[in-house]
Amino acid sequence: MAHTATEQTVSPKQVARAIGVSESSVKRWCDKGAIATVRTGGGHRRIALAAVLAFLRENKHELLHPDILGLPATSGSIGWVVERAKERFEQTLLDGNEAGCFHVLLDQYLAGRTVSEIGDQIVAQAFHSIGAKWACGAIDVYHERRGCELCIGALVQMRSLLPPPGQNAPVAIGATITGDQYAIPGLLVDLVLRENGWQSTWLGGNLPIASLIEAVRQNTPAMIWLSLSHIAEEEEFLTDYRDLHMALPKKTAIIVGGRAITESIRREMRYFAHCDHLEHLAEVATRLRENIE
Ligand code: B12
Repeated sequence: MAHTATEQTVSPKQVARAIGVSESSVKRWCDKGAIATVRTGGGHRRIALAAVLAFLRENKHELLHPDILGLPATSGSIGWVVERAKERFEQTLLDGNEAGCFHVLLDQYLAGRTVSEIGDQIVAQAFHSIGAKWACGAIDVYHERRGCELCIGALVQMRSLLPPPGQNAPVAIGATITGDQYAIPGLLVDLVLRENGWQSTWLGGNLPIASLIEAVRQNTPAMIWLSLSHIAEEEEFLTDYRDLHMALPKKTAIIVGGRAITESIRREMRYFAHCDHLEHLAEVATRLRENIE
């Protein structure tokens, strides 16, 4: 299945100016392999934006002029503890501050936090808090809806900044099922799998299980995953789920998660792994990939 990350590239000169070092230093890092580099037909070095970010995260280089790389100015939140970043993220969502919410995610990523940490500790926590505020009438419905849209946009932007998977990376496909309108957990799972070396594709929300079975048939993934935030009809879901499980090739592992999986539903399901949160998923996905490769 095609990987959707856009592979924007920049020159060593741009990188040098963005982080405040000489161009020759950047070229040296490229030639030593510290920054993944491609050569143009004319022999010039080009660097994928994702490779620049990976280098900055590993080497703790400060991004002084993000605009030179086409990135937004940082929000100054790189050094923030998680709790403060979560509060800021929540505030940007409630204020309808589109650029601000992406800044917080980008800064936390540049500070070296993994996508699973950002998802569990910042995004999910901000939405739990927004849900509680909505429940007690402290915010309006539109604050929540607009916040969801902004978050979805920011996560899609984050996706384009992750390094593309290796050519032999195992394939994972996932979905949320009919009647489930939640997008944020599905997008996050997709990002976490990509970050941990999978060629993951989220097929989207509200997908009939019969169609997921067809996608498995056509793509023979090593993993399929389901993010279950809302199960409308328990019995119907379990019947469909059994069909899915039976249709899977022996080598396809199924991973499930999401707030709708109650203890009683879980007892009726068979799966390779059930994860409560994304950091757990990151660990399971890495071990599974290592066993396959
Ligand atoms: C945003 C939101 C919506 C939006 C979603 C918009 C969108 N485009 O995504 C909309 C408006 C659609 C919505 C609708 C409803 N909602 Co709502 N919603 C929320 C809210 C505020 C945030 C949900 C969210 O995205 N959280 C962020 C994610 C990342 O966090 P998470 O779900 O906890 O996921 C974590 C784990 O579960 C895990 N995980 C999740 N999936 C997976 C998958 C895998 C494979 C793995 C490994 C891990 C994993 O990792 C995540 C990160 O840690 C919550 C409040 C809350 N407390 O969460 C209410 C909430 C979930 N909603 C609720 C309700 C009742 C509803 C409705 C039934 C309301 C109604 N009467 O219509 C509908 C049902 C919609 C449907 N049919 O799907 C209740 C659920 C109560 C309950 N006990 O079940 C909540 C808790 C609000 C409340 N306090 O009452 N909702």
